[in-house]
Amino acid sequence: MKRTVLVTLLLVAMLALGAVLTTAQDDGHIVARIMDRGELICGVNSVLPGFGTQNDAGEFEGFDVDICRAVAAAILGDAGAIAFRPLTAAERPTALASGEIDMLSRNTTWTLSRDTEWGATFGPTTFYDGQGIMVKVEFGVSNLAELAEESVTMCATAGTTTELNITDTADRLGADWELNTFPDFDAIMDAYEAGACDAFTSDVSSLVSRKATSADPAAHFILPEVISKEPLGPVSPQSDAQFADIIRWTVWGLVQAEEFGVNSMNIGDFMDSDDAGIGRLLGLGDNVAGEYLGIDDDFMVNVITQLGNYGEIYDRWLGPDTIFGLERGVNALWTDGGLLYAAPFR
Ligand SMILES: N[C@@H](CCC(=O)N[C@@H](CS)C(=O)NCC(=O)O)C(=O)O
Repeated sequence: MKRTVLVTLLLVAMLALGAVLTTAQDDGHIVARIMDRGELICGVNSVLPGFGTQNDAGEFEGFDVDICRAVAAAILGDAGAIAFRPLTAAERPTALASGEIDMLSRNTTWTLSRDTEWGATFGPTTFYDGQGIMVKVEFGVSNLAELAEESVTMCATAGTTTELNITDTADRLGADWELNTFPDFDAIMDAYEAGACDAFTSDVSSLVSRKATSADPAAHFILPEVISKEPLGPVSPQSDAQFADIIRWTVWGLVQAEEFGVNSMNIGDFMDSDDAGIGRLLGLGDNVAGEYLGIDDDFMVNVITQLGNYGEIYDRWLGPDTIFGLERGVNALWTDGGLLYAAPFR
């Protein structure tokens, strides 16, 4: 064999080995850094009551915050082993790509372009939402068709799917709406309250949150039409498939626990269950739920004990006993006619 052919073969073999090593090194690197640090770093909203906000003690709380806490409990056994980074909508992709955060849980819509251009992996949808429009009652419109007849200053957050959807809707309706974007929610709300925006568009859950926490909730009206699909869920960097799997199976574990009726109050009763499905979910006996993911087999015991199942998290932040009183709607379990459906733990 000629020397040049040998050298070429050697180079190809080295490149192939390099690719294998790089993949092996990348997969799990975020999980390893979380374990080394003893803490998960999560990017969240800080101005959206019910989903992500800071309480009077300065602690982050809400539905999206608890999804991150569940992942911390799964990996580290402690829902409190976590640090939060408040992010505006536009800061999300950079924070994720730069490694400033390990994961994102901030009312983020799963779209094709984000899935690819952000170099991200979207976890299961934790909240199926859609975009709505809020106006002041005194503005005097009661539906989208009436709003389309008006000359309107419409306000939204920059760097969101909201901007794109409202532009599509205005084009579709031939409406004369001028779009103003703001860096964050507080800025929009201030402008809207001050009369600089006739209408305020966002995910319906965000509008419900802001309406309920405004000075005079009865002064605002959310139009009945929903103009888009906004599947919201956690996001992690595409470079670590192990970490993405942990997030995916933690979320599905929350959903599966609700389906099995296992919650934070009764989990002790299930620790010697002879139901095969519950045994696999909780990693009982010789079940190796966590071994597949490189974490403890009883990771879902930690998650459910410390945070509850999906329904408990939902009710704690958004359910009938909160000021938002959000119906489960499509966010009900598939067994109740909703869209929440966990793949099998086996
Ligand atoms: N789900 C949409 C919107 C997410 C979003 O950031 N919504 C705004 C309201 S329109 C918000 O939460 N703003 C709070 C902030 O930016 O501080 C997306 O992923 O782009």
